[in-house]
Amino acid sequence: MERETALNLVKPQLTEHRYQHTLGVMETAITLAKRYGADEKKAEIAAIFHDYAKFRPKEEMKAIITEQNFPQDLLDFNAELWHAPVGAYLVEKEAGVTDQEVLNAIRYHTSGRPGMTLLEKIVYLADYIEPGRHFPGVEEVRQMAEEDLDQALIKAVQNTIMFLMRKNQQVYPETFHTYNDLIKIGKE
Ligand code: DGI
Ligand code: FE
Ligand code: FE
Repeated sequence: MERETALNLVKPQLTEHRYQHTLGVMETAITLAKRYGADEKKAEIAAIFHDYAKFRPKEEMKAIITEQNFPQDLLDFNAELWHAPVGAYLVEKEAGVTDQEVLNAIRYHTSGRPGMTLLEKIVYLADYIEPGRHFPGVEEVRQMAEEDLDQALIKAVQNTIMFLMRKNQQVYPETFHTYNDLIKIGKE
């Protein structure tokens, strides 16, 4: 799919702020794909569509999670998690994207998962470090992302878990599983 076609499908789904974030994720994902030898075109399309479902009504997302038999424990955790798997589903259904690698990069962009592919790592990290992000620690992860994708990803997941814990929020188990899987790299 052409970049313009994809952007035109995504734009009406998002606020202006979220659209600008999406453009940042797109540019960052392409840069990371070049740096780490991933498919640039897949990185571009996954990044463009990663937050496609961000503004869907909660009831619609809940119905899709139930009907499509997505992991039902999602419903016990923060609704912010839902737009990732629901996005993968809707991007296939409504935008006609069929590439499973791209759809998985969308599906796992919020929680990650054990055994993440290169493309999944790139979209997760690009979402975290795109130029529009301004939170404590983001600059450190940006620097790390230039040198070592896995170390940057570990830092991003750690920061996310610590951020949630500091706010007394629940942490979705898959986020911990992602962390545990990444942290064992090089320790076996
Ligand atoms: O959609 P974005 O804002 O661009 O970023 P995102 O999809 O990475 O994260 C969306 C939100 O989900 C963010 O506010 C943090 C939250 N989140 C990420 N991991 C977890 C989580 N919330 C809970 N409860 N548990 C998690 O493991
Ligand atoms: Fe998101
Ligand atoms: Fe995002």
